[in-house]
Amino acid sequence: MATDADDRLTIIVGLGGTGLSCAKYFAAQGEKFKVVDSREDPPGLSALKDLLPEVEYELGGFSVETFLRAKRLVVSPGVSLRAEAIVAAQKVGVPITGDIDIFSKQVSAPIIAITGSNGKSTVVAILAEILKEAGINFGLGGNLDGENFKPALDLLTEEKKQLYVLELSSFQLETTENLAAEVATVLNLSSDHMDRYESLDEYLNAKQKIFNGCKQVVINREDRSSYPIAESEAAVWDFGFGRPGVNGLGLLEEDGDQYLAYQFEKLVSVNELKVFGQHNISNVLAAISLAMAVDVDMKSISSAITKFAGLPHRCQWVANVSGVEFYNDSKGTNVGATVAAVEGLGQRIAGHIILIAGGMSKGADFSPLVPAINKWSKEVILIGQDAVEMASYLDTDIQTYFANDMQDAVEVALQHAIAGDAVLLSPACASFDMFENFEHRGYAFIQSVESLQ
Ligand code: UMA
Ligand code: ADP
Repeated sequence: MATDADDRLTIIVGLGGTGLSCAKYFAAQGEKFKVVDSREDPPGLSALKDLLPEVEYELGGFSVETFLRAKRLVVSPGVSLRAEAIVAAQKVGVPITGDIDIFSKQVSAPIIAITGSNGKSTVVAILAEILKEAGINFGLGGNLDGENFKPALDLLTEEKKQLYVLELSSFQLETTENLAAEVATVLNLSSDHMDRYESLDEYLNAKQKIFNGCKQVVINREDRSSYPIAESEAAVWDFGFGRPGVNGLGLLEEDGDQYLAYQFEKLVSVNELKVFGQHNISNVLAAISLAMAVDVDMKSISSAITKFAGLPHRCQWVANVSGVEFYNDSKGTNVGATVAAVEGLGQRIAGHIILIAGGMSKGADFSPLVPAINKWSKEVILIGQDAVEMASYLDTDIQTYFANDMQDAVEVALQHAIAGDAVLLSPACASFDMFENFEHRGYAFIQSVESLQ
């Protein structure tokens, strides 16, 4: 067994997108490393074999012996730090880190860091529109999905940027000790990933690590969890629905109209936004605060926020069938997201919402959904593995139906809808029991709706 620290290898734990980006990075740096994954055939394996055929790997489980001998562990976000081999290595003092920590030590350009239970991708997308409008050359990476998927270390293979925007999950923050962002925010906190955390506090503490070493913070006045818990010298910006104060973004009323505002200055009317719902006003205000913290001009900000039309699978309008509107909110993967979608849509339509929900609950407590459903919905159609568990939370005067698949759910929804109603897919659950991911689920919904026409 090698005992000399110099003979020890960095171990990359997990061979998904993150693990592969770490392998490419360490190879370029000339660092000695090995890749391990608990899966027999992890998604990054064929790319690793093609790009770095000489690299050693161990698959199909984590060997405690390998971990104990490591120089350090670079752990992917999909792997719990509670894994036995990681706990054992930590006990004997093997350092544990992640790709975001490594990235932040490498770049000198300012980082804008965004986390929160919901709204991360939307805020990142609005901010990206603003930065483009302002002509800033920026890089975008972290916890992004679909065509934007970009592990942070892959950003280092591109030309240097003036600024980096990172969307960060609590999993990524668990292994990030000192991000030292120029500006950091926890947009909001509601229960999620309770299959990985023992309590909401543990989940919040992971999110709060985003503030370590940052120069400025953006806080949400409506959510105490967004305030840094640790003492901090950082400059503070805040956003929320009331009148804004110093360094504040908020809403001002004039002649019956609501305006987004910075301090006492009106920016644009809420009616000029293309996105709907209180949650999206909050998202726009957060993006404005982040842009102002890095000195973007107000003209670029105002122009970009009025153009932003929302992201696919987030309260996305799909079709009108016989006077019934269909909306796809497949990215509503936790309770807070679905409450926001139901409230946002409920206030907008003349009729009721027929909600399609269900999937994998991730250990969630669904009770916060009940008041929103009682207020705006009359029927709920449930799909997936935890449909029965979810039904047990609903009040008995809400009609509940179980559907076999998405097509069935959409057909049952249309049978019960009348003109003026809206059918909303917002599952409050993960999709992996029935679909590859939330996008696949969203497309299944869109296809089923299209088949009705
Ligand atoms: N896994 C194993 N064994 C391993 C390693 C992983 O079974 O040894 C499983 C995990 O349990 C997980 C899956 O493989 O279910 C993927 O994990 P990963 O760490 O290999 O994932 P990556 O491909 O590296 O992608 C990760 C983020 N995924 C997760 O955190 C699960 C991506 O966020 C992110 O874009 C990417 O790093 C680059 O930064 C996606 C995501 O779903 C969008 N995030 C979650 C969310 O938004 O809710 C947190
Ligand atoms: P994330 O990247 O954090 O998952 P998204 O912007 O992709 O966030 O939005 C996911 C879902 O969360 C949306 O479908 C919507 O229903 C809901 N949502 C978006 N913004 C907010 C917010 N600020 N507060 C609560 N829910 C939100």
